[in-house]
Amino acid sequence: MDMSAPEHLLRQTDTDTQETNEWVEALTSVIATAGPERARFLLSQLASSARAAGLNWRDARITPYINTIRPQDEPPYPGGADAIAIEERLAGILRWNALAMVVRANRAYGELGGHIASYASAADLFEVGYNHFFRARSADFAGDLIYFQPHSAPGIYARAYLEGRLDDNNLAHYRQEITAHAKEIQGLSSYPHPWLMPEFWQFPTGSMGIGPISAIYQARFMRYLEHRGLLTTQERKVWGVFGDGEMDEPESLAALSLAAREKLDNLVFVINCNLQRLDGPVRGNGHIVDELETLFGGAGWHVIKLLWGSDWDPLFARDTHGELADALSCTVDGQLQTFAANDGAFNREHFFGQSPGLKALGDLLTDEEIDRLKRGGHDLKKIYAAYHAATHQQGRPVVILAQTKKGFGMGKAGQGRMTTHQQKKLELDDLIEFRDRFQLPLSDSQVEHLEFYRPPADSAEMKHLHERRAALGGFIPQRIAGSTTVPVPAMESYAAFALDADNKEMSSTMALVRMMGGLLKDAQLGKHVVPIVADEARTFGMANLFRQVGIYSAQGQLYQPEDIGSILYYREAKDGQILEEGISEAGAISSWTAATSYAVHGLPMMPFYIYYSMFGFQRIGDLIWAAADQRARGFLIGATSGRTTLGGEGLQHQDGSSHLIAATIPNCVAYDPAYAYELAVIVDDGMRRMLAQQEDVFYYITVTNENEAQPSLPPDAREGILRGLHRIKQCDNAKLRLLGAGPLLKEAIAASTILHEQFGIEADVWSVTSFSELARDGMANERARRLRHADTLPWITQQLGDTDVPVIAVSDYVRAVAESVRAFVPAPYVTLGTDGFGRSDTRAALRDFFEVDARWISYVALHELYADSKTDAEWREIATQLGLDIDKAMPSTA
Ligand SMILES: Cc1ncc(C[n+]2csc(CCOP(=O)(O)OP(=O)(O)O)c2C)c(N)n1
Repeated sequence: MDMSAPEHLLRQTDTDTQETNEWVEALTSVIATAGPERARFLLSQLASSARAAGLNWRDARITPYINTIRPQDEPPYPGGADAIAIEERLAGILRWNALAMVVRANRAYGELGGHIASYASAADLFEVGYNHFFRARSADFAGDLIYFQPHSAPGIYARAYLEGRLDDNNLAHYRQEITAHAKEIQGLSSYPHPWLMPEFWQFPTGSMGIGPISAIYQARFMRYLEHRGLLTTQERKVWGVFGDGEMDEPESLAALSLAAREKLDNLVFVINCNLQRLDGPVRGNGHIVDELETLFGGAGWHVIKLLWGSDWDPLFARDTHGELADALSCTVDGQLQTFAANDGAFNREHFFGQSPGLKALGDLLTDEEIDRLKRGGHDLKKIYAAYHAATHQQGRPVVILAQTKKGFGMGKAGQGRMTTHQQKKLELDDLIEFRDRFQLPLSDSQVEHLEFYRPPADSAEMKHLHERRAALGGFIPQRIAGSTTVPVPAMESYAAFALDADNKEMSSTMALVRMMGGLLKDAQLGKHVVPIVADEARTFGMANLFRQVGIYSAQGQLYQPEDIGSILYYREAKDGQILEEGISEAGAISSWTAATSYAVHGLPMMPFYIYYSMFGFQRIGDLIWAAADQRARGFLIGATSGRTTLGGEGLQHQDGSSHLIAATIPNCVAYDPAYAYELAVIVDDGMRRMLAQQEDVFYYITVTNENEAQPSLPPDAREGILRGLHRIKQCDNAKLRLLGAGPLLKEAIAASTILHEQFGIEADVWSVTSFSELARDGMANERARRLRHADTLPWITQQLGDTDVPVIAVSDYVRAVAESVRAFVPAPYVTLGTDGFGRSDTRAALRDFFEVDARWISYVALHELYADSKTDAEWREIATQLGLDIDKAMPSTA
């Protein structure tokens, strides 16, 4: 369907009105006499007859550009007109304080940004939620979860100010967190950031698209916890308030069908359709509301259009021929924006002036009244009706498409203006106009000085605000981390096979899956473990878990699986433990994040999301960043990792960079272990830090599918493994130190043998389990020394000791990973890595290609020792002896 053309909105020409009327009357009479059920049945019958007759007819998924809920179906507003009047005044005050916060910050420091127009348009949508629907966490109710539109944050702070949770100082330090901290004040972060405001924000939504997908998977995870008997969700709701422009992000729409398939009636999206995004209209030449109606409706959501305020109702009532509804359907969004930006006289001329019928409707109103005609998202009564219907909807998620005006109330300075998104300076006249528009009790001088306003404690507004929040259980947003712990089992109970491996062959992936199998059986921790995959469980040898713990499915298993006879059959169950997300890494990581939200449900869980490492940080890095901001705790397992270790797969699968990106996330603890025993020590440490000590860190561990002989855990190795470096081979009189990471440790060991056997040179070998942990420790020690806080040495410096024996480091990642510790290596240092495009071949061919196998390591090591003391011819001889082609092209350019 061509959504950009308005023609689809036009009604088809009626060639026989009398016949049409007869049909319509017949239907109306059925509804009146036999009821809506019967009417629906008849319509379905007509549709099947039409299909049988080959009419190829289907209902257009777009309803007219009017409200879904009819005025006569609206429930009474709690507290009636008085409550509406008070809440409107509150919304005005909140808009003012939000505006003042942004303009003040910008006046003080021109470089500080902020947004006024978005909250100005969303304020009423939020207020109805705050006053009537959003339930806080209280003693006997765990609370609704709200995903706030990020750049509406000033309004959320403004409300916390009225509630007495923030004071003038906080508001005066919006976007000045560092300055505030120095004065021992809590500054206010630009967007919702649980990392920066851990007692306030629950979910980071600042990157568009992350809020919507996270909200869906959060609602789904609540069902998972409920079905597994871990949590009573008590009809808690997940609300998401998002922008219409934000819906263009692929993540925003990616999980709509999942939400409908899983019948998530605990989920309500409110899309603030102010028809504008940052640069201009969202769909200037069409209707974003209609487009979203088809997308959400098509996916199976219940759609509520909330387009026009109550003052339009009398106009629609008189519009017996549907002329007004048709005119609105045919007015594209760009034009609706222009109407929003202009006054009553303009609207009279250009909208109502379109036809005599419309003009007659317009004539019923003064210019002032036309100017004040509300869009649905600014009418509390209409919003209440929509939310009420949404919270009573059963069996389906609900989306409310609420039409608003961007910059509502900002007058000529901003309402509906193309540039309004970034408006953060307002002239005095505009501020005065704003005050008058919302009838704020502020003097000209208070307006000029942008004073924050909080009504007196005994005012009707404040009493109402507090009464309503008390009735809804307290304040939101609020993040409560809690302190519930789960006992962590001794690693011997689930990883004895790895600690005492005695050179048995296995891959680290196999070891990890076996450990998980053991953890899942643990009497206390077991049920808290959440294995997550994105259609790769078989790739990672996890099929045995299908039978052991089952795959979660809200419907259980409605079919007999083809492999029912096998002991590893594909078992779906309502209380299944594995989250099998299908081919959606974005979905799987959103599930992982939901499963790390101990602060949301007061229930610690321990998710393991296992995926192709290439499709992690690179593909869904921003979702991981958001999880980090949300103080996620859990394991990310980058499987089939390493540029040369995943033989045969080629360049889009072979990961040589994930550790580089992982190192940039401050609370991500990343490891690239070589041995199963290293893996066991790391998993044990991770669980202790995250579950027992409740540290806000998460672990990224790469595992590989290459089988290797697995040694047993040497005594005293634990500290080195966790700090990133431990020695596994020590020689007398070593002339070289070889550092190998992950799968390439064995190449370093083999190089030490070549050097010894062919060249009579001894080399110590070290296993690097984490370059990023070594680098962090290095930077911390370096700084502490420089600032005279301490004079300790980094772990890597201590371990490599006071000698200038050259160090050669190799990893299956780009060289920058090993380079990250250069400053802390107290001797000549050479790095090898896998820079360049991957390609498909055997591991041996790949390691030769990237010049990281034992022979290349040997050559580089020798060169480090004897660079100048041998001739070109002698180096060629050595290369030949090692079987190397030193004239080959550089791998990164090949
Ligand atoms: C991933 C991402 N891209 C871009 C931005 C910058 N950005 C912030 S708000 C915004 C426009 C939002 O428009 P809309 O969703 O319609 O919300 P409105 O402000 O109009 O209510 C943009 C582009 C962002 N925050 N995240």
